[in-house]
Amino acid sequence: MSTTRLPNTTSLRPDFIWGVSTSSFQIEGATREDGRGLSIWDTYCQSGAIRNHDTGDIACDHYHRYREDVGLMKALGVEAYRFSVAWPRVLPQGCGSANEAGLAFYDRLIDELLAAGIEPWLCLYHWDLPQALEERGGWLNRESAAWFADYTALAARRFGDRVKRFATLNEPSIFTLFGRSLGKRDRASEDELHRMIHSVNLAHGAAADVLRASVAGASIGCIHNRQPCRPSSASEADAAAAARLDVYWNGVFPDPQCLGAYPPSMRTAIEPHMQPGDMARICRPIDWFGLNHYSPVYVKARADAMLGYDFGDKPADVPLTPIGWPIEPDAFRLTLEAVQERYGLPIYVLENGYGSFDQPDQKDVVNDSGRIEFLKAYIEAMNAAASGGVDVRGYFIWSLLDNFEWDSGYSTRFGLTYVDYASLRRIPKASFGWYAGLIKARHSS
Ligand code: PNW
Repeated sequence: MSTTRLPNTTSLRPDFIWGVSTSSFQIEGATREDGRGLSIWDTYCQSGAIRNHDTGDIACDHYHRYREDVGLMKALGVEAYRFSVAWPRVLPQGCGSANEAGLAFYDRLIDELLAAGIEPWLCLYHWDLPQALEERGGWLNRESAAWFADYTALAARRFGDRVKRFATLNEPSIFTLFGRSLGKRDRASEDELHRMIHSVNLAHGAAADVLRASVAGASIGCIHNRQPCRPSSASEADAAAAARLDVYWNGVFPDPQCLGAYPPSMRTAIEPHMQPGDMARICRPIDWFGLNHYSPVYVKARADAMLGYDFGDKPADVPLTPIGWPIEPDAFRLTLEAVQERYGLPIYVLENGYGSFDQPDQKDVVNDSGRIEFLKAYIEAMNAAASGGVDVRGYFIWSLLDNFEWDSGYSTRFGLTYVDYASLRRIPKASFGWYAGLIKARHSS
C-alpha cells in the first residue's frame, strides 16, 4: 500500500481512537432466536415496505458469527468498536423480565472484544424499539423515559464492569423525523412529533443519570446526526424551509441536552409537553458529543408536507456517492467547527462512510477505490478542523460490514467488508486494507 494514498493526520492527537461502527438490527439476524422479542423494525419489514422485501431475519448473521467479526476488527487494527444492544433481545417485552440468553450474547461479544484489545462502545438505542412498547405508545408515551431508564439500568448492571463507553441514543433527530414526518410513514401530527422529541430527550437524561450512578468510570454521550441543512435554490421559501428543518435536524436534541434550552423557535411548540423540572432532567452532565456525519442535505419548500419541507435538488457541480449522497468534505470540517463552537465538548465522530453497490470481481477482489478517496478526503477535513483547534478525539467508520440499510434493505453497501448474503461469507474490500494501513502507520509514527 503506497502511503501517498493515506491522509494527512498530523494534527490529530497521539491517543486518537480509530474505530468502526455497526448496529444490532442491521447485522445480528437471529430475530426469533433465544427468546428475543420483536422490534418495530421486524414489524415494519413484515409490512413489505423495504426494498426487495428484505428483512432483518438473517442480516449478516452476526449473532452466530461475532467471533469471526471480531477477528476482522483485529485484522483492521481498530482500537474501538461501536455496536448497539437490541433492547428486545434483552427485554423481550421492553420492560419486566430480562432474557438471560440475550444478555449472554452481549457478554460473549464484549469478552471477545476485550480479549482482542478492542474497547467496546455500547449504544443503548439504535432504533429497534420493542414492539410491545410501541403498542403502549412508544416514544409518544412520556413513560418511555422510565422504560428506557430501567433498560439502561439492566445494561449498566450487567455490562458496566467491562464497558465504560456508553451512548444513550443514536440519531434521535433521524428516528423521530424520518419515523414520522416523511412520505409513507407520515402517521403522526406535528404535535405528536413535538411530544416525541420531548420524551426522547427525557429518556436521554434519565439514562445518563442511571449510567453515572451505576457504572464506575462511565464515559457518557449521545450520538447526533448533524448535517448542514441548505436551501436547494436561491428562493426565500427554500431558505425558510431549510432553516426550519435545521432546527429539527440539528437543534432540538443537542441544545436541551447540552445547553439546557430548546432552540427559541421551538419553545412554543414544546411548551405544552413540558412539566416543571423537565429541563433539569434532560440537561445532565455528559462527557462527549457523538457526531455522525455524511453530507449536507438540500432542502426545498413544500407547502403540503408536514413541517413544510421536502428534499430538493443537489447543486449540479457537487460530486455524489454511488447512492447519490453529496461528497463535500468541507461541510464535515464546518460541522466539526460548529459543534465545537456551540457545545464545547470533546467530539467523537461515531459514523462517517460511503454507500455504494460494490461487487467482487472474479478473483473475489472488491476494488472500492471511490470509498478510499472519500474516506481520505473526510479524514483530511477532520485533520484540518483539529489543526484549527477542534477537540476531536476519535473517528469510527460506518461500517465494519455491509448490512441492512433500513428502507434500502441489502441493496446499498457501506461496509469495509463485503458480505455475500447468500453464503454470508465476508470479503474485506480494498478500503479495509487501506484503513488497516492507516491505523498501522499512525501507530508506527
Ligand atoms: C445513519 N441522511 O443513518 C445510521 O445511524 C445508520 O444506521 C445508517 O446505516 C447509516 O447512517 C447510513 O445510512 C442515516 O438522510 C440516515 O442524511 C439518514 C441520513 C444519514 C444517516
